[in-house]
Amino acid sequence: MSLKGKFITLEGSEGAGKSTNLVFLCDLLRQANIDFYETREPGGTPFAEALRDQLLSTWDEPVAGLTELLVVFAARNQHLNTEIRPRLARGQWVVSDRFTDASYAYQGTARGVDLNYVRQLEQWVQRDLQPDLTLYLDCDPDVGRSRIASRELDRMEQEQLVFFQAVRQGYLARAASLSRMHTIDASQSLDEVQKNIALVIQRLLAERDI
Ligand code: Z5A
Repeated sequence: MSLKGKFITLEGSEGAGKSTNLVFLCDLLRQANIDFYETREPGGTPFAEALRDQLLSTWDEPVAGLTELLVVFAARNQHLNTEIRPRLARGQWVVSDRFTDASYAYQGTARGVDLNYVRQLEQWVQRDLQPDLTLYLDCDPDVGRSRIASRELDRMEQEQLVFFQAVRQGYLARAASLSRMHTIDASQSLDEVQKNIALVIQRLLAERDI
C-alpha cells in the first residue's frame, strides 16, 4: 500500500454548502479511522490566512484579477510547503475547503484572467501535485445566495450575480474534463447531497483497501 495520503478538495460557489458538508465528510473519514488533516484555501497557515484577509477585504481601489491570482498562489505555495506536502508524504490524508479549481473558476473564468496564466502558476507552484478527489457542489447562484442572505458579505461575495454565473460555468467546464471531479447537485436537500457524498467517499475508501 502506498504511504502517500489522499488529497480531497471541496469546491462550489458561496452558499452551495461546502462548510456544512466538510463537517459531514470529516465525520465519514473519522468513522473509517482515517488519519486526516482539515484545512482551507486561501489560508491554512498564519501567513496564508493573512493573505486571505487581504483578498477578502474591501478596498478603495479596484483589485485586478491577476493580482488576486498572484495572491491566491502565494498563499497556496506557503500552504503546500508548510502543511499539505509534508502531511501527504507521511501518509496523512488532507481535506481542503477549496484549492486550485477555485482559481480557474474565480480568477480565470469569472475575472477573465488568461487561463494559461493559471495553468503556468499551477505547474510552477504545485509541480505534479493534484487532488486525488474533488467534490464539486453545484447549484444555481441564486439558490446559494439566498442561503447566505443574512450574512455580512466580503469583497468577493459582494460581486453581481453574473460573476457567480461565470464562476459556475468555470467549475462545470473543469468538472466535464477532469475524472477526479465529482459534481453533486447541491440544490437538493442536505440529506440527498450527503447521500451522494457518502457514495463517492465509500468508493474511494474501497479503492484504498484493494
Ligand atoms: N477564492 C478565489 O477567488 N480563488 C481561489 O483560488 C480560492 C478562493 C481558493 C473564500 O472562500 C473566497 O475565496 C471565495 C472564493 C475565493 N469567495 N467567494 N465568494 P470560502 O469558501 O471561505 O467562502 P464561500 O464560498 O463564501 O463559502 P460559504 O459562504 O461559507 O459557503 P458554503 O461553505 O458553500 O456554504 P455553507 O456555509 O455550508 O452553507 C450556507 C447555508 O446553507 C447554511 O445555512 C447551510 O445550513 C445551508 N445549506 C447548505 N446546504 C444546504 C442544502 N442542501 N439545502 C438547504 N440548505 C443548505
